[in-house]
Amino acid sequence: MRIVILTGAGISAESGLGTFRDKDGLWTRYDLSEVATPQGFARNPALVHAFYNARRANALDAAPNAAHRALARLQGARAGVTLVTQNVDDLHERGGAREVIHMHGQITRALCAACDHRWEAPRVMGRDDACPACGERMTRPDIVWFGEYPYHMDRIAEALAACDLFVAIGTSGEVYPAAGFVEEAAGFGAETLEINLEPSAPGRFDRVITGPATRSVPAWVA
Ligand code: BJW
Repeated sequence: MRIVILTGAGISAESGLGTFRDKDGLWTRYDLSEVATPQGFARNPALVHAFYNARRANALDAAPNAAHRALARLQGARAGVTLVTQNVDDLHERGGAREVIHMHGQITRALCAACDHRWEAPRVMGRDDACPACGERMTRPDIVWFGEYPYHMDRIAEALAACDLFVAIGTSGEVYPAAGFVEEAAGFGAETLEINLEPSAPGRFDRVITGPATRSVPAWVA
């Protein structure tokens, strides 16, 4: 059986990383158009670097939880498990996952807007950092902002078309194109399952398991 698993901020919530749209979520405290768009970065790079430097520090200090480890066990135990995450943290990898598709980029990586070179980000990035490949001072976090094209879409589309089961874990299903994966997979005949604290959109999935990820994901994997 081929499985595609899509994870969102909810899987890292119990590792202490905030979600975006829950009560006290990041978007209740920050204006997303200022910190998560290319236009916001052009207007105020120092603000955007400060936002991501703080989140990078939190991500690096966080530890993977039982849900990350359970998915890693599943991927290690059987062939045909594609793990796609919207998260920019590296907790799936540190939890033992051998292959993770980061569709919204990685907070531990830097990107040169001039030449597209990517490298490991320092813990603190700044507007004066130069690209190690071309020397331009156009460096930014390697994150997919609103209005930008998510990464690895061809690979994801291929996996969705071929899967027998699509599972969404800890995501509100509000951000496209990830929010449309469930319909895409169902259109190809896959069964669909949501694992979330609360159902994100009743009726959208064939089956829903509710509860905190650290309990519900290991129970589902077992
Ligand atoms: C728990 C839990 C626990 C809590 N256990 N669960 C109008 C219609 C359609 C689309 C658009 C539109 N207007 C604009 C668009 C496009 C736009 C979009 O979707 N906007 C919507 C807001 C409407 N999308 C884009 O711009 C994307 N690009 C694009 O569309 O390009 C064109 C294209 C078209 C077609 C195909 C391909 C391309 C880019 C999106 C980039 C998203 N970037 C962000 C920020 C950057 C990363 C970062 O800073 O970290 O990515 S936004 C933010 O939201 C972040 C996340 O990855 C993403 C999704 O959030 P997520 O993970 O779902 O978190 P929450 O907080 O929303 O939900 C948490 C869930 O966890 C909740 O359900 C809780 O219940 C649950 N939970 N605790 C289990 N313990």
